[in-house]
Amino acid sequence: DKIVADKRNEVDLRKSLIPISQLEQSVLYNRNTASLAAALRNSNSGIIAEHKRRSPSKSLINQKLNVQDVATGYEQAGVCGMSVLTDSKYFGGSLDDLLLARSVTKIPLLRKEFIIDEYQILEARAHGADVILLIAAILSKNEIKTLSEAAKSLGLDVLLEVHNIEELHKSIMPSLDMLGVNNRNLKTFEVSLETSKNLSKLIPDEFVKVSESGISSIEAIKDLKQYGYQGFLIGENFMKTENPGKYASEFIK
Ligand code: IGP
Repeated sequence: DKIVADKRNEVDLRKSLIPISQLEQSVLYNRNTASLAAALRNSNSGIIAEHKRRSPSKSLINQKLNVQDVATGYEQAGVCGMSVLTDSKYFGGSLDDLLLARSVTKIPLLRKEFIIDEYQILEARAHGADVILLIAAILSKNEIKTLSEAAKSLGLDVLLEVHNIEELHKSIMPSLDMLGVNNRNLKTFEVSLETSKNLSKLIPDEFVKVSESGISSIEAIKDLKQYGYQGFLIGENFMKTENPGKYASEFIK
């Protein structure tokens, strides 16, 4: 709730400084986007690798690397897509990180952000994103519908994140491409892959299933694949190493 209140202020401020017309005129806004859902369907590895400097649960993860090197490393490793945290207050990211990642890679990029306003979707596109994240825990059913339909009409894929059955039931709708199950409990920060396993059978087949957070081994991925998962969002375990791309490649060969 604190995060959402902070985000509301931040978005209102940026809205007042950079009008929508300016976003719409940017070069990146007027480009063709790539589909992460399609990339995941066509891949065996399913890896979505994240750029993450710090987090509320772990504080410092990696402050030394620059985002272009990380993006280049992930692309060379053969990941399906990259997630770029753009929240600065809690995760130390920025829209510039997204822009810089876009400048060096063609792979699908996810804007990892607390999206509460359509303006942030336009920003995502204008800074090079192909995919947006929507978090069921902070949005009403109506907001999920409005925001996901806005993203689709802009040619962006939508990854909807849930933590439990209630959030899943409220969220299932045709304007989503991928359903992500976050294994991290937002209140306790504990991670359990059982969350993904338990919810898997409740996710209709037309959505690409993505398991998010706390994935640290190839065995865990093999296990999750048995439950129908085709996407695996991994941040900390790559980012805490000196060479995230090199470590990611171990998960792909
Ligand atoms: C990555 P991990 O445990 O591999 O670093 O997790 C990703 O799932 C996590 O960063 C995340 C996240 C979020 C961050 C999932 N949903 C929503 C911020 C907001």
